[in-house]
Amino acid sequence: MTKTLSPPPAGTRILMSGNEAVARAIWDSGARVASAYPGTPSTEILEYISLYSDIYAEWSVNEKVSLEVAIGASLTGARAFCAMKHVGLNVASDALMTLTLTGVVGGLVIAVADDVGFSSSQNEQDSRYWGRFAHLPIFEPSDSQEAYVMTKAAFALSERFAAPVILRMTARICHVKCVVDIGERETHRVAEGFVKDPARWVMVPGNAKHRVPKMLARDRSLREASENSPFNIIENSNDRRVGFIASGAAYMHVREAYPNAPILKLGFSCPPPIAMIRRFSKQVDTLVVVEETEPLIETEIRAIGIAVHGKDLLPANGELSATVLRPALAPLSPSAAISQNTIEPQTVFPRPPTMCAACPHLGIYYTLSQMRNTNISGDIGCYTLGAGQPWNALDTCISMGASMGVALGMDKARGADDENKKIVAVIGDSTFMHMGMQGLLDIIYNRGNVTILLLDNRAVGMTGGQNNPGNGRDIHGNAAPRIDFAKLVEAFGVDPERIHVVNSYELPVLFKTLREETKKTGVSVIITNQPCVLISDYVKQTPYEVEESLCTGCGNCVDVGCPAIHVIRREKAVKPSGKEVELSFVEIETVACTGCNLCVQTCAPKAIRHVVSMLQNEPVTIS
Ligand SMILES: Cc1ncc(C[n+]2csc(CCOP(=O)(O)OP(=O)(O)O)c2C)c(N)n1
Repeated sequence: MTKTLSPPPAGTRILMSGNEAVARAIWDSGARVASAYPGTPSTEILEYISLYSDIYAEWSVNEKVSLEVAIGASLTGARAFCAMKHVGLNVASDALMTLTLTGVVGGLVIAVADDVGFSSSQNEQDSRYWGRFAHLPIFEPSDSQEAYVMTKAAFALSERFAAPVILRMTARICHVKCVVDIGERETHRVAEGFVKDPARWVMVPGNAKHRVPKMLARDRSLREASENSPFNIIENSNDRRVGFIASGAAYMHVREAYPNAPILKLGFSCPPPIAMIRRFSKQVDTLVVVEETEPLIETEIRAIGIAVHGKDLLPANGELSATVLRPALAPLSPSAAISQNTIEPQTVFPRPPTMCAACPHLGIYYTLSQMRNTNISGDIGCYTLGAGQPWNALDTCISMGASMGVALGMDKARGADDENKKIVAVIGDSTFMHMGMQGLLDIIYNRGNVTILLLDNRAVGMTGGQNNPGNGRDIHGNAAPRIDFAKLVEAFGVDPERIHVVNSYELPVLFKTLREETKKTGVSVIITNQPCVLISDYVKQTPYEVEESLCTGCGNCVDVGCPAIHVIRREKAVKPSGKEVELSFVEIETVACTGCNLCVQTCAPKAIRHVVSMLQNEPVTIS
């Protein structure tokens, strides 16, 4: 099952995304261990690494564990790597904030990808703060070539200063492709394995406090390294009216908008090269810092008494671009300093996210949307889309695993006016293992009254269907131990009578189980067990079509929310009661339909039938 890659040799020039380039650099640096928890926009880094046969690669259950695995490997002297999206570093930060004291042995690189512009995240945050907070160096590539070169250099820097290095990417750097010159592969030798040294590796207060002065001394040497780094460069120009300081993708946007302006490009951006910044500031009349997203460098420059523009003119959220920069900086820049490049971005037809045709979550939200007097505490995954149309059946979404604690808080805060309110928490299998389990334990321990819907679709659906302990396959697709959620929650203390495993396509059973369990006090867990339609476990069945002459336009099937169902005609009608209603006549897109049968269960006039010409001899069941 393990898929492998024949890496193109050194000297090859090849089109790569930033994520792909980082993966290749990890391999070329002789790293031995690489771990990650998936998260857009960093997910593909580990997917690519897993294709290199001689690196141990794993999907960890969350980012903290992923970093800890990398730490363990580094302590043996091996080079190690972990990747995560921005919010992942919040999860991993407990380990990070002590790792900065112990330091590392084998080079340890942490790639953190900021979802600038909210393509797929619960918040937008600037991970460069972690470098300041944890006293760690940050590299910021501006394209795939730099992602490759900087990743390799990050291992060397990590070993030189015995500190982990943060490689700060953003969605644009992760996903945009450009040509990369592949260099030589290094072999990294591990001298003697883990060397016991409790004063360094056992961070009890008495040991940890002695590490702080070392960390502060390291800060000073890192500052010097940043001043002399080849990644911090001044690109001069004869036009000195406006000079820019920029890093990462922002550098590219400045280059595009103002091709003739001088730029101080910061690739080694933390700690910033203060002397170099001073020098550059003296060479230009007006200094502008262009950074995504927060005014970090800008604040640091102001702190040393240099006048600078930045977020007074530019947005402090979302992606920057030449088309954002030009109008925002127009008040400053004499037109000569600005390129006349006027390419405007094309507008793209909006495509709001939706669940897949036949997604096992559809029936669950169809059912939840019919429940009254219920607070539905949600979580992060494909099922967060239940908050939208047509279901409107998810009331909160905060962070991975938060559905549990939030539900308990709602339960404990009940007053006389809402004592009969039902509380349901909805969480996916991967999110449950990531950070939800502890919340469930808290509900049980503190005697909460919550019905938990654990949506086990055997995949990390939201990030592309990665394997996890819930489906019993490892990152390579090979068999691995598989968790039994029913046993797990029983071990936590849920009454076995209150644990139900339900087929998410059986609407009556789902509805009955939910109704009965939400009437009771205490904790119940309803586990739905049908696979994500994107993974190999899912078996397609004969698709359906609508018999037009039988469709009454009631629109019940539309409420399932399946994207294979299209409303083709709306008509006004008057009911016998005199009430005016709008009828929705539908058709089913046969190529998208997988025959899951959900819409059939909602169709009273039985207008939805198998496409007879496609009927299979044997009905296939999904298990
Ligand atoms: C801290 C953090 N790490 C990673 C992510 C990216 N992410 C969003 S949802 C999700 C897991 C979704 O899987 P699951 O809970 O099984 O639900 P599904 O999408 O399969 O329905 C991940 C990894 C995130 N949003 N936050």
